[in-house]
Amino acid sequence: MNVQSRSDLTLSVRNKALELGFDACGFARAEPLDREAFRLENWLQQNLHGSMSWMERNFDKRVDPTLLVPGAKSVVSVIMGYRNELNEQSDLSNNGPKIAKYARGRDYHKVFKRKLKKLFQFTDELTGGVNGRFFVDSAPVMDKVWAQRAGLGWIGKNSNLLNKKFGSWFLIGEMITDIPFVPDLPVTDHCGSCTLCIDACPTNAIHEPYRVDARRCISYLTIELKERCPELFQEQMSGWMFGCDICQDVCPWNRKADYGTDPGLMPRQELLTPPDDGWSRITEEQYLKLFEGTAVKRASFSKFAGNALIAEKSLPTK
Ligand code: B12
Ligand code: SF4
Ligand code: SF4
Repeated sequence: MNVQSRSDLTLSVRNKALELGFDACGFARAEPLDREAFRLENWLQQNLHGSMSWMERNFDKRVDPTLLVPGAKSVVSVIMGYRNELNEQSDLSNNGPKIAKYARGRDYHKVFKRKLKKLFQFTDELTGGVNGRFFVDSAPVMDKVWAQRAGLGWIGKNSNLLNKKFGSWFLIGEMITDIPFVPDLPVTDHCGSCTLCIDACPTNAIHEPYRVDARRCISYLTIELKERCPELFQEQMSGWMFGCDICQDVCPWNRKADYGTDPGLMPRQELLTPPDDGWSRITEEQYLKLFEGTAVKRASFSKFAGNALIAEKSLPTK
């Protein structure tokens, strides 16, 4: 494939991704990750992943996309922003427990999957047959690393990927293909001397810049940890009952970020304020109805109700 046709293909796929509603699309060469493999190994060895044993599995594939997709030449990363005015108004006025902003609308896995499928089909038709796969948290892939390499942002000290346009209010998906798209240039780090996210974390989960001890992270304690949140952290939950946005809310890049445009990720009004009797008193029936199609349904009802009770007791005073 000559240089001209490679760049034409790259442009066509990028334009199609934007047309489908992704906010940005970038390309990286598919190759083994060395530095990141070392960091991931170290993170796992120190047991910072806690009970997420699935992070230990498929280590080789996680650090080498050519093992996940034999013959892979490129990783095509896509992002979709979810900053929304309704969320911000509700954060100011809602004194009850909160759900992380990414989870207040339709489950992003569903939103991404539909669009990625279309992008993959488009690429298949355009190239006359592509060998590859598309993912959104559905396989051992280091989403942030690939998006960073594809020029979509830098990894901040809170370990999230952020860029100048969307801050860190976006989610990531990707396709791994055997098409040699033209790679983008990675973005440099713009955290500078800022430490706002580290200072604001109520559980000291960002125990050093760029490294999160998941076992202390409210997001892990309310979503991934199947058991009840340990007593030690209950007072520090700061009113979060599913996920946590503190280290993103304080980030200066997030205050000037663009709003997301895709209706799929808009918040649902009924999830912005607590029901009359409070979140901890909802019945299983109400829970199933209210959270139908959202990422919150990934938590069992009993986990959710337990989180809500702890969150109600740990609400910050305004
Ligand atoms: C496991 C996981 C978690 C765990 C662990 C978090 C973590 N930091 O790893 C828990 C449950 C805590 C979690 C929480 C959240 N998550 Co999460 N999570 C993941 C998952 C599945 C894997 C991440 C991973 O590989 N971790 C392994 C560790 C080793 O990697 P890492 O912490 O990113 O560390 C890297 C760098 O920080 C760097 N690094 C380490 N040390 C150093 C030192 C220096 C000097 C430098 C420069 C770099 C550096 O090296 C590492 C490898 O590159 C991804 C999806 C995916 N498949 O990638 C989503 C993902 C990262 N999560 C996401 C989100 C939205 C969140 C939350 C914001 C949700 C919420 N509001 O509650 C929080 C944020 C918490 C936080 N501050 O990280 C998004 C992030 C989007 C973005 N803009 O970055 C992802 C990409 C999902 C998606 N598909 O969009 N998550
Ligand atoms: S998500 Fe919350 S608990 Fe986790 S690192 Fe960020 S501020 Fe700390
Ligand atoms: S709060 Fe500061 S240090 Fe943390 S991610 Fe944002 S810019 Fe980087």
